[in-house]
Amino acid sequence: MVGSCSNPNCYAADGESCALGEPDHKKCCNWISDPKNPSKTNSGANEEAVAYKIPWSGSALGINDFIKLTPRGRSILIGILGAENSGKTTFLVGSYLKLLAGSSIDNKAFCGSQTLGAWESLASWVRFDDINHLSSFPPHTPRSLDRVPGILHLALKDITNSQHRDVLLTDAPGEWFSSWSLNENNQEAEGAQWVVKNSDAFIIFADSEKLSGSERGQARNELRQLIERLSDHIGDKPVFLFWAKSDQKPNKTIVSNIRKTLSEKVNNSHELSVSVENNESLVQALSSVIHEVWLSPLADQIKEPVCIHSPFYAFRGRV
Ligand SMILES: Nc1nc2c(ncn2[C@@H]2O[C@H](COP(=O)(O)OP(=O)(O)OP(=O)(O)O)[C@@H](O)[C@H]2O)c(=O)[nH]1
Ligand SMILES: [Mg+2]
Repeated sequence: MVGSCSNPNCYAADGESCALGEPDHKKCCNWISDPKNPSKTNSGANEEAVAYKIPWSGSALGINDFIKLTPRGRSILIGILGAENSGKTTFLVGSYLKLLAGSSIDNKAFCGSQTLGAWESLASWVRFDDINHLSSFPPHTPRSLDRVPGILHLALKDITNSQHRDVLLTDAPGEWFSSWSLNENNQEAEGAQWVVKNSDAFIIFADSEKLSGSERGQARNELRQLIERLSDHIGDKPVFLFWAKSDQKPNKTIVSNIRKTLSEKVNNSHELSVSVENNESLVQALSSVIHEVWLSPLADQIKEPVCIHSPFYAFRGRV
């Protein structure tokens, strides 16, 4: 697209709608039609047909998207932590596919997502391909020096009382958390710091495959270190330890070592097992998390008190 916007929070040049709400972004006062001559803003009327756009792209959300999403109601950010390859992205995709197949999460119905493009691009790896007859796991989440992880969004509505929540799930590379648990001030750990500071609840992935393999001692120590590091920052926020890849069974000593660290360090902890071999376990685990963090509304509805019992004061603004 020729031209750009001088507002750093506007993505009209990438095909989204104008941040100031102009139906034709070229008529916005911040639009620069000739980037070589930035003083020439708003080239004036463009008589071409205006294509109406939406203010999101479908890709994973970044921090600027929060500004548009969070004011509409209560949102819940769930931080997903765990070492590389521990099954974080697979859990997210598996839960999404179960939702598409009609599952509800803790009696909450799926009622939209602003990151359908991101969900679908992950899900495309897992879906059975008619041509090559193949399906695979999603790829490793690429490491980067970003300060905020990619965020996947689900809008959920309580079936019983119609309360709505925006649920935001982080999908970050495992290296961020390994680096953060070693030294929380590492440059690579900035994204992990953001997740830990802003999340309302946490899921820690324990890789049962690694914990039952030849590197089980190292995997156990790394996981305990991550739990200990997290416990320094979260107060009473809930922490869910997911025994991922639970089709593999680590030995009892390793499991009890990790449980001991969890119960000693975290005030509000829960444990669940998940595996792709039992895909119902994925959505059940997400349901347990949502059940715990379905925060009450920020404010109760205002009820006008009756102070004087006179018919002249009885009018309440409606008939
Ligand atoms: N046996 C078994 N293997 C699994 C399961 N879930 C995931 N895996 C394997 O674990 C690998 C890593 O899964 P991911 O979901 O990419 O792990 P991740 O935590 O997102 O990894 P990073 O993005 O590198 O941090 C997959 O490629 C699968 O080989 C499971 O339930 N059972
Ligand atoms: Mg991943």
